[in-house]
Amino acid sequence: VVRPFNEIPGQWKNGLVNLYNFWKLDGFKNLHRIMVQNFNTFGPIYREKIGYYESVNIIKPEDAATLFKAEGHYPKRLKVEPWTSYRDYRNRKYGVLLKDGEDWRSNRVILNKEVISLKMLENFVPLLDDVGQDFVARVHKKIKRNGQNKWTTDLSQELFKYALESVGSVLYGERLGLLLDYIDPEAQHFIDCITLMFKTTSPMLYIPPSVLRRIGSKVWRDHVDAWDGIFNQADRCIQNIYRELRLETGTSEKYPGVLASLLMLDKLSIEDIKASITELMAGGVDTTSITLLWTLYELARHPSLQEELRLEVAAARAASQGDMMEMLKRVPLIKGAIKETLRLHPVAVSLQRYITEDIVIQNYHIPAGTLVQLGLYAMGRDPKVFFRPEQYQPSRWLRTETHYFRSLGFGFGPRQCLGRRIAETEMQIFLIHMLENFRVEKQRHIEVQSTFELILLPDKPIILTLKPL
Ligand code: HEM
Ligand code: 2DC
Repeated sequence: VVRPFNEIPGQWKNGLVNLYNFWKLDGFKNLHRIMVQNFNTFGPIYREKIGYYESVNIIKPEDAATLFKAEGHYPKRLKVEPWTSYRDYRNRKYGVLLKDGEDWRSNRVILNKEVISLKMLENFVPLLDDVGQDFVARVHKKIKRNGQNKWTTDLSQELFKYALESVGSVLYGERLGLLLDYIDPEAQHFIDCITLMFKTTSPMLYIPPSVLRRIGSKVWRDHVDAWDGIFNQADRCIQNIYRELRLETGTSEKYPGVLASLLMLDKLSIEDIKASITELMAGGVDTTSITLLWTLYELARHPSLQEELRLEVAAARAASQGDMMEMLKRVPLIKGAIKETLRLHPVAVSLQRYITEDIVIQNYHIPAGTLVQLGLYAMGRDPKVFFRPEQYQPSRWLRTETHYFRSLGFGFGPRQCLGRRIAETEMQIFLIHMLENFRVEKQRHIEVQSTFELILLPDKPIILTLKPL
């Protein structure tokens, strides 16, 4: 028989006590490890309450399937209050990331066609390929200049630029110029603001921003400054395109970018377009760059795998005569490597939905309206889900039988990551160009772990050496 909701194991009786214990464990930075620990203690389902934030946590792919079947027509994630509070405070519209209900759906349907449909890939690929080529040219130049025939560095700043240049080229149909020698200080400021925005979000997840605002706390002020910087820079980019579009006469053949396409389509209000373009621009920086950094780190630790990938890329290049669209169809192991990186180093520690109907998971009844979280980080490292989870093995993704609700790095269903196609393509192209040009190595063995700053980040700098082939 099905057991009642109240019998789900876990600590959910006293939210404030739990918040205090969470804080003592430095939970703000360790959320992912605490979740692993909880699954070890309580089993594959546990209930939790931290502060005012209550959830049921699950880890099994079959249970994820049950969860997503109950997400309803307007799937709803945990509301990230610092983000909505900022917009309310500054009187700005929510974009697709923060909208809910019918407003979300109608915007998302239109954005899907312009951002995540497979049809758009042929427009995006040439733009992203240019950025990839410029990135390797930039690295070659750095290596020539330093005269050592190699470059040892923390690549994260370079990767932020690559990621912003990539998403910018797709959104605006033109280059921002971040891979040039002298970059616009405003663009650098934008990058710094995104990092600060994420960093200041996590401490506010458990304490209502309205309280922090009233007491004038520093974390809230920093958060507002960060979003102000993000919106100001996005507004400048959007204004540029808007102006250019009004001056333009006649129809040009060239793909004009996501923003111009949306403006010409004229199905969303300008304010809605601006809100979602800003979210896409901000969501497109730290996510892909950190995933690429983790991938390079894994390739440096696995030299023979790196060679295997290089051979795949060379064969794909030969077979497609350099046509990048064709090449992307011939690199399954590169795609497996990206999945494998997201398994061990997911950007999102969990996926969540407020379920819209009663469900039964692990023989417990869970009522409609409950926030159910899939522990994505914990699932990726669970030996009951993945054979030898500690091993980085891109080839495991070539066997189709391992896929069922296991590859969830971008979320699932109609509410999944809107930037997914851009992110995947941008990362595949990056790895192709890097493998064709450089060998990646690392010095001594330093174990790098994840730290939670809303997204999961490396807890220390990753220092890599790039050597021209
Ligand atoms: C949502 C992951 C890159 C924009 C999400 C979600 C995840 C995710 C897990 C929540 C999905 C769900 O609840 O089912 C990632 C990962 C990335 C990445 C792993 C790269 C490695 C990007 C990029 C952009 C972007 C490049 C922008 C171009 C968004 C937006 C949403 C979202 C706008 C909200 C969609 C909605 O609510 O309808 N992402 N993301 N992401 N992501 Fe990404
Ligand atoms: C963080 O407990 C942990 O893709 C919380 O590109 C639950 C939670 C809710 C929403 C998640 C968030 C976590 C991690 C970061 C995500 C976010 C939804 C979208 C966002 C996964 C798991 C992200 C990084 C977007 C951000 C776009 C934004 C900068 C405009």
